[in-house]
Amino acid sequence: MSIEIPEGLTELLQSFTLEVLRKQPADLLEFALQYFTQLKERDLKRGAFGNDNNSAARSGKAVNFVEEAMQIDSENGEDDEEDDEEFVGNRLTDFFALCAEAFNPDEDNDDKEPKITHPKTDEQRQRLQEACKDILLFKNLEAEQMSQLLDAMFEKLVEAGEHIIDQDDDGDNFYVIERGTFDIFVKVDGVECSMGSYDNRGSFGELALMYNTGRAATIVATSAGALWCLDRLTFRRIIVKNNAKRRKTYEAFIETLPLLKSLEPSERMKVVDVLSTKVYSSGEQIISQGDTADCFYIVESGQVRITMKRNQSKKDLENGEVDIAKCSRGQYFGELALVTNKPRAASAYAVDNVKCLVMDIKAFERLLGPCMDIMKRNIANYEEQLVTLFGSQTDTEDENL
Ligand code: 1OR
Ligand code: 1OR
Repeated sequence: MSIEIPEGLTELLQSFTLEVLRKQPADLLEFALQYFTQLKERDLKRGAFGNDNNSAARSGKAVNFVEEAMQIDSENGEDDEEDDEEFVGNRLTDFFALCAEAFNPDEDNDDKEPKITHPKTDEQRQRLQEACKDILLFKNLEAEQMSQLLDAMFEKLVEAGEHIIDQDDDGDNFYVIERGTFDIFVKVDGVECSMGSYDNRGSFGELALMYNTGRAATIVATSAGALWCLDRLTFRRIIVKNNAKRRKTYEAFIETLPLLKSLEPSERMKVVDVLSTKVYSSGEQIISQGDTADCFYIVESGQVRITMKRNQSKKDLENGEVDIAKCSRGQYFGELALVTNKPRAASAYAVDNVKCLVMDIKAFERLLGPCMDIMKRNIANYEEQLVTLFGSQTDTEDENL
């Protein structure tokens, strides 16, 4: 049975605890009385705190958490009439959120931390599950973690032209797209450049939450749409903690990959953060030639067979397909379509039980730019092999494949 936590309770208790720790009052009860009386007075005056059902749901413009903390400190007891109501609510929740966020990913705080729940109808939950089913960041979560995450997510409808994220702002939420199109802009030398778009699928807004940095890009809705949002705290509690475990598991393996050797160690760790693990059983198809591409694969264990359809005129040995390469531990595949922006040039099948590390197209574009030289050299090899291959069947293995 799950107990629903009233909205605002977590923040209220966190803020109170924080004040106690800061002020170290001799008389705790007296302090509590004063603290909550003061809070109530302010609440009555401004009608802001606690009344905002959707405080977490706001898109939340830039809030500098550290500055906010300072402001709250200096503000104690005195009111600034010019404060915008919503801003006060925002500021408090964001500040509390930041304080509560100082967790050690190695520590298992799951039982101690209150869980955020946004109630949903069955229909909403179904839509949410559908929107999240291909989100790689969620792929390695245990069932219980996934369920907590779905509980915490809330819906946000957006209009064309709405800025969901502005570059350099602090991160409030992670977003999963249910429907709608969104443009990505990144400032290059102060000029905003278009860097691509999302089309009715995918997710964004994970970077600022993962690395405690400002937003790396601006995301603008180009149609009306619907997003599912996950608050910063829950994201960090579940995803960042999970990533910390994965780093331990994959650090050594990632260091050995020739493809990633041009990345800095910190960049390699970011690669680990976005990789998810997929398992395939013997004979299972991983990629289908001609499909639209959305991921890139690195083989962790087992063997993958790459095949291509032959000319229709020729009689083929097996399902009209011919083996063109094999990939085993440490080798990659599925880069060609991402680099060339074309459909999959070949199919891939698990030979035995196969485990792959999978990266989505946006992370590939964002993180593997420095590895492009190696990939392009390899792609040039494919082109050379093309003629040979369709003359006689080869079983070529390339150093990077
Ligand atoms: P965030 O929390 O930084 C903006 O907020 C989000 O835009 C970011 O997380 C990503 O989820 C998303 N570089 C950085 N962030 C990007 C990029 C990107 N594309 C999408 N986001 N690109 C590299 C630009 C040099 C574009 C790659 C396609
Ligand atoms: P993709 O995204 O097109 C299929 O999805 C993947 O198979 C492809 O990326 C490559 O990673 C991988 N030609 C084309 N794709 C190949 C080849 C290949 N080998 C592996 N893949 N050739 C074999 C060269 C040794 C040339 C054959 C004509």
